[in-house]
Amino acid sequence: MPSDAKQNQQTMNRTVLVTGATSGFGKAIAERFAASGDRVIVTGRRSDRLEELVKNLSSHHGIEAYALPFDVRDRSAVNEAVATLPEAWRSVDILVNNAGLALGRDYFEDASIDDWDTMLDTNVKGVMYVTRAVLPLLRKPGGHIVNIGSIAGKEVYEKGNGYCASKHALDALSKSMRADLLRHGIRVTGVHPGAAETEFSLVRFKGDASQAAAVYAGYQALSADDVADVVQYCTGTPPHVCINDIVVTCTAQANSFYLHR
Ligand code: NDP
Ligand code: 8X3
Repeated sequence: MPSDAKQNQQTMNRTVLVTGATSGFGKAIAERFAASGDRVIVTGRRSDRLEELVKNLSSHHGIEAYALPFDVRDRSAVNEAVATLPEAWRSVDILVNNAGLALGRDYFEDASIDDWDTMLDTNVKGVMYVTRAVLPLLRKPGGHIVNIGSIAGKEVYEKGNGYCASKHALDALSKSMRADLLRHGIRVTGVHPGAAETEFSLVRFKGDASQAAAVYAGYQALSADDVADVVQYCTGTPPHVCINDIVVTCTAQANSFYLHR
C-alpha cells in the first residue's frame, strides 16, 4: 500500500478533542483533523465561535463535530463539561492541549502579578485539569496526548518571565505525563512552536494591534496551518512510534534570541 494511503487509513474516524479551538492553532488543528475524516470535539470559552466552527467543519468536511465550551482554569467547569459528553463522544483517541496565552512583556519587577496568575492557571493548571478529566475517556492503549508548548518553554528570554515559566512547567508536565502514562500505552508529544501569527500577540498586548503587528513585521512567521501540519504528522506515525518532543520555528528564527527580519 502506498505510504500516503497508509497514513490516510490511520487518520480516519478517530475522535479528537482540541482545546482552544476558537482561534489560531486550535482552530487550524481541528480543521486539519476534520479534513482527514476524524471527528472533533472543539473547546474554548467563546461558544459563538465554537458553534460556527462546528457548522463549518460538518458542512465542509462531512464529519461530526461537537462544541464543548468551558474555561480551562475552572476545575469544576472542566469536569462538568466533560461529564456532559454524550455516550457517542466518550471514547477519545487524541487530546490536543492547546488552549493558552501570554499576557504582557515586561521586566520581572514591572510584570502584572494578576497576569502571572492567569498564565499559570491557564497554561499549566488548565492542562492538568483537562487531561485528568479526559483521561478516563482516552483510549488505552493507543491514546495520544499532544501538548502545545513553546520555544519559551525551552529557553527563557528577557521580559518573558511568567509566560516562560508556564511553558517550562508545561514541558516538565509533558515529560511527566509520558512517564506516568507509559503503562497505559498512551503517547505524549510536546510540540514547541516559535513565533506564529495568530491572535496570540493581540491577546498578549491586550488588544494593541500595532504592538501585535510589530511582532511579525519583516519576516514570514509560522502560520497556524504550519503548526497543524506538525500536529498531524506527530499523530499519524505508526502506533509503536512516539515523537516525544518537537521544536518548530519559521526559517527566519533560530531560537528565542535570533530572528532575522
Ligand atoms: P490564539 O490567541 O489565537 O488562541 C488561543 C486559544 O486558547 C483560543 O482558542 C482561546 O479560546 C483559548 N484559551 C485561552 N484561554 C483559555 C481559557 N482560560 N479557557 C479555555 N480556552 C482558552 O493563540 P495561538 O493559537 O497562537 O495559541 C495557542 C497555543 O499555542 C497557546 O498555548 C500558546 O501559548 C501557544 N503558542 C503560540 C505561539 C505563537 O507565536 N502564536 C508560539 C508557541 C506557542 P477562548 O478565548 O475562546 O477561550
Ligand atoms: C510564543 C512564542 O517567542 O513569543 O510562545 O514566546 S514566543
